[in-house]
Amino acid sequence: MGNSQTKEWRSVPWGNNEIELQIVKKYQPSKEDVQLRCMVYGPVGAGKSSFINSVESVLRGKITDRAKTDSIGGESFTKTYKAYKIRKGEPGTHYPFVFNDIMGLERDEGRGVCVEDVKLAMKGHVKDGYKFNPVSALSEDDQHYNSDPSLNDRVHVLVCVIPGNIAGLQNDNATLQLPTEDVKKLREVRLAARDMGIPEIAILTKIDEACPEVGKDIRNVYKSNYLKKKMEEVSGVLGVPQSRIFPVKNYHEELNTNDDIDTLILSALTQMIESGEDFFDDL
Ligand SMILES: Nc1nc2c(ncn2[C@@H]2O[C@H](COP(=O)(O)OP(=O)(O)OP(=O)(O)O)[C@@H](O)[C@H]2O)c(=O)[nH]1
Ligand SMILES: [Mg+2]
Repeated sequence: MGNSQTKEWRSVPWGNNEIELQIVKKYQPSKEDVQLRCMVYGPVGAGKSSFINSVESVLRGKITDRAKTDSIGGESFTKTYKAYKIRKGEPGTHYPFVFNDIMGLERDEGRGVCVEDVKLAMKGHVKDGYKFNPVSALSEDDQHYNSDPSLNDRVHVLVCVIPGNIAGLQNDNATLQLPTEDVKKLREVRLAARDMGIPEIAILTKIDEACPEVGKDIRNVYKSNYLKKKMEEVSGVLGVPQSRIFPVKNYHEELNTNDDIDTLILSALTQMIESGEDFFDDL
């Protein structure tokens, strides 16, 4: 599983995060009065909430866990739509980007978030605090329905979170004719995002569990043949180009942040900022 080669297939500035941190710290959205809104989506338990916490941990330099996570699994732990801002320096000051956390997708009908609600959220129709109902989508007469969303309410970057430690994105025979229900729902969201012009990146989480050598040393990530194959698989099945797929280890048990773990999270974050700006340019 963890067979590795010696050469890295993608190079990153391990532990040397100053340039990326400066990009993030200096970032100002080019649209006035608009915060860059990134929304996570993906299968239940993939690490969506953990990823939001991990970004906050990197930027605050200490482990935070505001977006509640769960290790039991089974059904989605996140039930409501919530936007997370990250404090920048003084209390009351924030980075000009927001992360929206949602309920996970589940393969069975009537469980997990409705794909329709994910689409409504992308368009800015879902107000903060909405409790997702797995059996019916948000209706226009609901108090949490925003009938007139501004550019700021809309989602500008979609972040697809896929657990790197599960097999089964593909069929057993490794062809792509019959995607699983999970893949169908993920793709449906992607296609809707494409139609709205929303850029997308994918995060491959739990790489420490997926590959023992990465568990031992995170710097082995771009040497792992297993992860390379996994990324090709995600790209092939979902259609996200490999250059937009970022393997990440979330902070989930650490007591302190670590420069190498930060490096991977910052690669993803700087790409989100760049993709978000592309979206604003194209408006
Ligand atoms: N080893 C490891 N565990 C992780 C990683 N990311 C998340 N986890 C664990 O996976 C479990 C689920 O993580 P969550 O962040 O709650 O997942 P979620 O996608 O928000 O799940 P729902 O809200 O239930 O849809 C938690 O126990 C996390 O600690 C990772 O990169 N590595
Ligand atoms: Mg969650």
